[in-house]
Amino acid sequence: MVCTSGSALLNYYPAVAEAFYSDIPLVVISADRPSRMIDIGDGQTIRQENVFKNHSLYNANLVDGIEFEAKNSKLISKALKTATFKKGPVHINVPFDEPLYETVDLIPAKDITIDNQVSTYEMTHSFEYFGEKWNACSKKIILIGANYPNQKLQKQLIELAKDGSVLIFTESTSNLFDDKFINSIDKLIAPLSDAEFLDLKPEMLLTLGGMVISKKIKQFFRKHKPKHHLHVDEKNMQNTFHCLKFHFEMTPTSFFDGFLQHTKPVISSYQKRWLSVKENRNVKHIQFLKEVEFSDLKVVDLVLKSIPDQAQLHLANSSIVRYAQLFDNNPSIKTFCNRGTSGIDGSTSTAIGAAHINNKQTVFVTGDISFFYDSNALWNKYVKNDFRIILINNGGGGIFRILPEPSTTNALDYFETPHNLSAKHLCEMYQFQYESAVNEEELLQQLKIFFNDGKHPKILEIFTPNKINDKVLKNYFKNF
Ligand SMILES: Cc1ncc(C[n+]2csc(CCOP(=O)(O)OP(=O)(O)O)c2C)c(N)n1
Repeated sequence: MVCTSGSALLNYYPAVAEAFYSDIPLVVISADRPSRMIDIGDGQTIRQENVFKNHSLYNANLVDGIEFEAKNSKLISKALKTATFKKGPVHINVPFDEPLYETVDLIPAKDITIDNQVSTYEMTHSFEYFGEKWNACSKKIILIGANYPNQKLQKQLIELAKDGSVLIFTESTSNLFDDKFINSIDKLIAPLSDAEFLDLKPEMLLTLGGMVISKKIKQFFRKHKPKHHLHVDEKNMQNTFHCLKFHFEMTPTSFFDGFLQHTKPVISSYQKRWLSVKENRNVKHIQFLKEVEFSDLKVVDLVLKSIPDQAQLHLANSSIVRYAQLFDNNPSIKTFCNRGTSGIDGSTSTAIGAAHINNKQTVFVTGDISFFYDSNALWNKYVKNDFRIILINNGGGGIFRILPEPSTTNALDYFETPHNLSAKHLCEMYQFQYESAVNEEELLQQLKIFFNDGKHPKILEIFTPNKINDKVLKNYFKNF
C-alpha cells in the first residue's frame, strides 16, 4: 500500500493491525518530509516514523539524501524480507525534501535479493516423545482456526481421523473438509450439560491455524483445561486457553510429516459417540430450517446453498460469520474473513481486493453496519463485473440482540445503532446492479439468477425483520 504523508497513513492502521494478527505479508510505503520539517507548523506533516510500531514486524525509516542510498537499500531489503518470510506488516517511511515534483524521470531500479530464509527450529523433545504421549490418550481433540486451503493438510487430518480416539474440530474459515470432522462446533456443544462437557473434555488438545471464531469452544477449554495443549504454528504461540504446554514452531504439514510416523490408532468410543451426536444435531437442524420463518438464519441457509461451486466466499464481521458456522460448507468454496482483529472496517475492501486477483467468482456476504461503514470500498475502478455482494439488512447491528448483555440492558440502542438506510442509492452512484428481496419467495427468485453474468457487479439487499432474528436463533438452539 502506498500513500502520501499525514493522516492518509493513519487510515492504514486497521489493515496493518489485521495483517499483524492474520500473518499477512503487507508492505506500507508512505511519503514523508525530512525530520527537520516535522512539528514546526508545516502542512500535512505528522510523526510518521514507527507509527505502526506496536503492530508491525519492522519499520524502515529511510533517510533523505542521495548519500544515504546504500543505507536505505539495506533498510528496504530488510523490510521486504521481513514481510515475506515472517509474514506480517512492515512500514517503509520515505522522507522527501522539496522540490517534490518532476525531480526524476527514471528511478534506477536495483535488484533487492530476497533469499529464502528457512528458520532452523530445534525441538526440545522428539516426535517420538509426543507420539508416545498421544498414543497413551483415549480422548484427543484437534482444533483448527483460520487456515488457508491446503490439500496436504486435509489428507493428513483425514488420516488422523481414522483413529477412534481423535475428534477434529473445524470452522468455516478452516477450509478443511471430511465427514468425520466436526465442522459445526457451536451446534455440537451449545446444548451440552456440565456432565456432557466433562465427557467431551480431551486429555490432549492439538491446535493449528489462526484465530478461532467459536466463543463457546474457547469457554469450554478455558473451563475444562486439557492436561496437554500443543500448538503448531511456524510463528505464533497462541496460549488461547491459558494451558499451553508445547509450541511447535513449524508449519502444520511439516509437523504431521514427522508426527504421523509415531502415532497409532487407539481403541476408543470417543469419536463414535460424538459423531453420532453430530448426526443427531444435523437431523434436527434440517427439520428446524424447513419450518423456520423468514429471518437472518433462514436467509443465511438459502444464501449459502446458492453460492456457485468454486467461488471464493468472503464473510464480513457481522453475525454472518457466526451464522455460517452452523452450516455445512461446500468443499469447493474457499472461505475467508478478517478475523485477525474482527473489524467491521474493511471487509468489503478485502473482498474487492481479493476478487481482483481471483479468476473465479468472489461472493461477499455482509451485514448492513459493516457494509455502510466500508462503503468507500465500492469507490474503486477495479471492481470486477462478476463480483457479488449479498447484504443482509436487518436495520442495525443484529449481533447485539443475540448477545445476552446488551439486549437485557438499556444499552441496546447504542450498540445496535438502528437506521433506515438502503444500498440502492450507493448502487446508482457506484454503478452496481441493485436487486432486493423482502421475503423468502422473492429471495429464492433472486438467487436463481443473481450469480449469472452481468454488465456490472451486483448487490442483492435482503431486508430481514430485526425484532425476530434473535428469537429465531434462540429457538434454533433450544430445538437441540
Ligand atoms: C471497527 C469496528 N468497530 C466496531 C466493531 C464492533 N462490532 C462488531 S459487530 C458490529 C455490528 C455489525 O453489524 P452488521 O454488520 O449490521 O451485522 P449484523 O450483526 O446485523 O449481522 C459492531 C459495531 C468492530 N468489530 N469493528
